[in-house]
Amino acid sequence: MSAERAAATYRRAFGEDPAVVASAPGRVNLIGEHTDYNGGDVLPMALSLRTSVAVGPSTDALSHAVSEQSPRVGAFSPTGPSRSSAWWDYVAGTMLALGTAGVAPRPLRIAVASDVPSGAGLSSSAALEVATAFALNAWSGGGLDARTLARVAHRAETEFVGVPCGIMDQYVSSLAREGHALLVACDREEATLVPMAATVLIFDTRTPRSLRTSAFAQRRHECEIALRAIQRNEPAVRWLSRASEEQVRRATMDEIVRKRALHVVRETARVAACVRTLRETGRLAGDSMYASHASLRDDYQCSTPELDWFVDRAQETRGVTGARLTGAGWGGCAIAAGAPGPLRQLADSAMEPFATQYRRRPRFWMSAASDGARVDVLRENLVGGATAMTLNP
Ligand code: NG1
Repeated sequence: MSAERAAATYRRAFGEDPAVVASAPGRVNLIGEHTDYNGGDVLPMALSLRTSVAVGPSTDALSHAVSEQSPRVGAFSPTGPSRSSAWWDYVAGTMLALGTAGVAPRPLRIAVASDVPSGAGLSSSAALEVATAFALNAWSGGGLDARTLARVAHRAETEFVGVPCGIMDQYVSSLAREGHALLVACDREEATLVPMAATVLIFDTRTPRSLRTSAFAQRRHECEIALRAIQRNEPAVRWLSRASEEQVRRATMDEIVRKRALHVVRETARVAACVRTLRETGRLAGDSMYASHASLRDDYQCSTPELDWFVDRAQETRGVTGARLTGAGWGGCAIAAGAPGPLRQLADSAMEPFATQYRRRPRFWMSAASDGARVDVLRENLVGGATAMTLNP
């Protein structure tokens, strides 16, 4: 478990036990791709892969951060850290954002251990931010709820780290529950748990997402153009995701831009269909997943040959019910749904042919929908002094 490893890393680095250990999961988005920044709906689930953060008091005026994964050790001012582009920016940014929510920044020691791979699109950064927020909140008396802590973590990402992303990742990492997906309406920042019994296979193509930043920015721009074109006819439409197909068709816009807009509008409808099926059957709607992938490939044009290869293979595997790329695309991961046996068989049988064709060894994980962030160990309280309290030991 990453919680024990974070505590062990803390002891090794600082020679004593941490005061608190908290953990938060990575996530995959089940459906609802490129809808979040268009004010639409997304349906992520938390993974069984978690990041743990162990925290205790510093003995000098600086905060010190170590990680099981990285030889790089951070030292930064708790009240005025500067961005370093190192992994501890997520920790420093969260500490700073917590200050605006009433948790006074003070010098800390922090040790991190994680099972969430970074750079694979599984939201390792949100897991680190949210685990940090939960640990520091618990240590200072636990006054903030999970939603507030998600918003704090999101501020760290957007304002300190500087990634202008939506609320999805931090919300699901904070608010998820075992056996549930989380429906997030991004325009209202509203989250609803939806029961889900399915297991998901995550297949990491390990292709670098090199085009991601520039192409992603271009898509966002195209979506803004589409929204403005629709608003010329329908000023009341505030978000592209909330427009109808008819409104997209009626508006005057470039045909490429129209394709992007149609993806966004139809993808939002697919999220609703998927949620209905989940509520009725507990299963993921495979046809919606395949349709989502086709739309991302053909209309949003953010797939890659590797991701298409995996989805085609999933479609040919008996017992696998749906598959699609997940995350922004242009490389990264795909997911597949179905019974655990066929999913494992798909993963095992895809490894060698994929490696031969693309000269890269893919990775895979199986995960059911897991719990959001939690405090694993709390030994003392920053405000009240030592309380010798233990949670989830
Ligand atoms: P990934 O590729 O999982 O980081 C990105 C965005 C999401 C969302 C998806 C596309 C960031 C940090 N995340 O996800 O908010 O827009 O693309 O649906 O930019």
